[in-house]
Amino acid sequence: MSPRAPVRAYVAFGANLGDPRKAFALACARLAALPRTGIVARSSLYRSAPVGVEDQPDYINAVIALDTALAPRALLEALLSIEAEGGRTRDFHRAPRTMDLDLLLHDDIVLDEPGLQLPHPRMHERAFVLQPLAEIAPTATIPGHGSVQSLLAGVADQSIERC
Ligand code: PH2
Ligand code: MG
Ligand code: MG
Repeated sequence: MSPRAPVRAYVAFGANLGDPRKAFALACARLAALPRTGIVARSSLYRSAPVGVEDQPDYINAVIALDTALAPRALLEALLSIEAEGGRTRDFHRAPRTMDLDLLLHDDIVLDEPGLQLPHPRMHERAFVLQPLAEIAPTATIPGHGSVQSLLAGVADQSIERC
């Protein structure tokens, strides 16, 4: 098989337990060290109110842009193992977490497989993803949903601020 050409991928970082800044630094170091992968940009950190859950601390969120020749499934598996190193446990659905790394976009691939959907199925309705994404990729579009800029207008009611 011929080697894959590198493509742009975007990863969302979220944490609301432990030391989110330290977790973000660890995530960036591990992503930069992945084979055939480099970090192109990282957004500022944002503080956001929890979405879809109640009685949890605020989250710290960010988005990281990568150029990677890893296939989506290989990148996903790397994200899960970085989360584990970051102390991630899965106590219940949407439990508070020390590190959540979600694959948002991988080039313009659209797929729906067990455990891996691209684009990330909820990214277009979450300010905590769209705002940091817009900071580092203002002209990005989400396959099936349109431009990040137009989607931002629809999430203006969600509470988020740059740290
Ligand atoms: N992640 C969730 C559920 N809700 N809310 C915010 N603000 N930030 C997150 O990262 C987040 C969330 C599940 O992954
Ligand atoms: Mg998530
Ligand atoms: Mg996740």
